[in-house]
Amino acid sequence: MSSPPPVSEFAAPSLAFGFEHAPVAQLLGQADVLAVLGFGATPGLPDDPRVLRVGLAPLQAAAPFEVWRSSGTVACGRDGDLRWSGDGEHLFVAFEVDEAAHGGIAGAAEYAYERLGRFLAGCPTPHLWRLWNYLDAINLGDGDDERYRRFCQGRARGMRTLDGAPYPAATAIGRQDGVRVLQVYGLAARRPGTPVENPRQVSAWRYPRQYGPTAPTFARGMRADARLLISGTAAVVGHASAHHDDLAAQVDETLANLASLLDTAGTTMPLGAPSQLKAYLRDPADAAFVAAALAARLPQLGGLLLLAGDICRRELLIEIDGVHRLR
Ligand code: 3EB
Repeated sequence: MSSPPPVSEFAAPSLAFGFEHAPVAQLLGQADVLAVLGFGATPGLPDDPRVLRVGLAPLQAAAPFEVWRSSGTVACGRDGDLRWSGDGEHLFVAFEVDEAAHGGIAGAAEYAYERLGRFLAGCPTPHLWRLWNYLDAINLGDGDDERYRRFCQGRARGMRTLDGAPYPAATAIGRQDGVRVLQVYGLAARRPGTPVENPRQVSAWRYPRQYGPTAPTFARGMRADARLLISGTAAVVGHASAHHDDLAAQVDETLANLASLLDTAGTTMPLGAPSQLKAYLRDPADAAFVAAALAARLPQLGGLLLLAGDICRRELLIEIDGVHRLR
C-alpha cells in the first residue's frame, strides 16, 4: 500500500508579493515567478507573458520590480492580445489596448473589460480579486468629457459581461507618458474573495452624479488568502475630496482611510511591516516629502514604491494602494 501524498500536495498554492531588485532575466528564470511588473523606463524587458511594463515613472533611484510568486506550478501563455500566467489557483492577466483602435478611451475600456470578462468566464480562475488601470492624461477634458469619466463609462459597459459578480478592488491612475494605450492588469482566482468597503467612504459605485454619469465600479478592498488587497485610496471622505491641494493633510487623511479599511477587514496588525504600498504622486517634486512622511508614520513598512501618477480627481495629489497580510 502506498502512503498518502504529503498534505502540501493538496493545499492550494499560495502567493507572495514583493518589491525586488534582481535583473529581470534572473527573475524570469525562476519557476515560481507568476508576474513581474516594471515601472517607467525599463529598457530590455523581454516579451514574456509574465512581464508588463507600466509607464509610470518611479520616483526612487533604482526602482525595484514588483514580483508575484506562487508556491505552485506556474504556466503562462497568450490568448490573442491578452497575456496570462497562472498556478491553477491564481491568475495574473494583462493587456494593453490602443485607444485609437477602439474610438477612444471609453471604447478601449469597454473592449478591455468585455474581453477580460469573456476570458475569465471560460477559465478555472474566474473570480476577479484585483485590477489596475493605467491610462494617459486621465484628467484631460472638462466635466463629463474628462477622460477618467469616459473611462468609467466604458468600464461599466464592459463589466456587464462580469455578470453580477462583485466589483474587484481596483486602482485607476493617470500616466504622464503621452501614450494613448490603456493598460489593464489584474489578479483573478479559483475561489471568490470577499469585498470590503470603507465606512469612512461612500462606496464608489454609489457616488452621486456630480462625479460623472457613470459611477466608478470597484470595491475598496478585497480580502483573500489571509490578505487584504487594498484599492487605490485617497483623501476622499464620504464622497467628497478633502484638503484640496494640501499634500500633508491628504497624506494623513489617506492613512486614516487605510486604517479604517484594515479595521473593517478585521486585521489584527496595523499598517506597517505586513504591508507593501505603492504611492502615486501627481507632482514628482513631492516624492521626498511623501517618503519622509510615510517613513515617520509607518517606520516598519514592508515595502514602498513611489510612482508619478495623476489621481482621477484633479484636487487629489496622492493615492496609495497595496497589499496587507491579515495575520
Ligand atoms: C476614489 O476614492 C479615488 O476608478 O478604479 C481609487 C481607486 C479611485 C480606484 C477606479 C478610482 C478607482 O474615488 C479614485
